[in-house]
Amino acid sequence: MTALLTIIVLILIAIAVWQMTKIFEFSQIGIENAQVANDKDNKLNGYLMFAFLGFLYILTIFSLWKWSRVLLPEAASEHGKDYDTLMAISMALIFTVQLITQTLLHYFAFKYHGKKGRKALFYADNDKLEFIWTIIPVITLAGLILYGLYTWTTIMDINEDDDPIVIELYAQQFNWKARYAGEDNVLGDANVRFLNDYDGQNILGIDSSDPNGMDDVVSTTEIHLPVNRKVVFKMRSQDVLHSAYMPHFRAQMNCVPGMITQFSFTPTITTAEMREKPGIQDKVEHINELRAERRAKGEDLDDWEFDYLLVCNKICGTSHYNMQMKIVVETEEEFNAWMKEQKTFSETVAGTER
Ligand SMILES: [Cu+2]
Repeated sequence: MTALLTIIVLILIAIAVWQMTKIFEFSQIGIENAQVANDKDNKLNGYLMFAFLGFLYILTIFSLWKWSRVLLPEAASEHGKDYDTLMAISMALIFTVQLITQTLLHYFAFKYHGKKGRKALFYADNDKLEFIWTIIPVITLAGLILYGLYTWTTIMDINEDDDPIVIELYAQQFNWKARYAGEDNVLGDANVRFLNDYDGQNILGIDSSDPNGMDDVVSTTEIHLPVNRKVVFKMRSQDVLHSAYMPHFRAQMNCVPGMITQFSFTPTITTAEMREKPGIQDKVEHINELRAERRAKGEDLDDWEFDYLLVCNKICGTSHYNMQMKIVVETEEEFNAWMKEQKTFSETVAGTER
């Protein structure tokens, strides 16, 4: 790979030197040069500009058609819809503006291509024109930013009035742990100094002198959430900067060592419902076809099933790519049944010495 890159760099340097000597030749006054562009060349380049414009749009439309299925499915959280609307409006604006400006740019490059005897018009300025092309972006961008701020403050309004479940997400190289606040719905204090006491059972450093922590429940494999109930995630990190990213719920928040950050949302679609969506079924089918092909070549691969995921979205080290945890959104009854099977902190440490 390094050898290939070295060869490519050497070739590029050679081309650059060759081009520079050509420019030097052109700059010599009085020497007739057949390589100076004539009317025919200019016209051809004008048409090529059009061809390039066509190529850009054909490529865009083709990519949208071919790869839009790798995009995220519909948002599975209440605020996700606002977030997606904001994204859709921004993208529509960008596409419209770029369509107009790129078309004009390429059209003018064609219309005013070089011609023998044609002279450029000297045009100093036009206040009215400058005013128009300043004020339109100002109004559009101000509107977009205000709308974005409104959406942001709505999403980040983490009030605890409507009785949300409180869950701690604990990040470390390279896994996630989730701590439910238990019966009292209050997380007990925690500190790295208490990590691994109680014969290594205290994996989150829960402070056993705080009674709020005794009914806390720690899960190292899955996060379960009841559908349509607000959840407040409190994030901590043990070592470096991580980022808790739950793409299907349009949620992301950095996990910073030494502080607690938070994000809140209400899941609206259960895992079982999401698996029934046609878009998801297509995706699963396609991935399993690819897996079957690889299995046929001798790779050891299981069939894939859709699940919500919590992943890390900050490059935090060598196994960052695999730092993930399954999220299960289910009915209230299913959630309660799962919760009943979990051990509280006091049950976990019972019989061990601090
Ligand atoms: Cu990480």
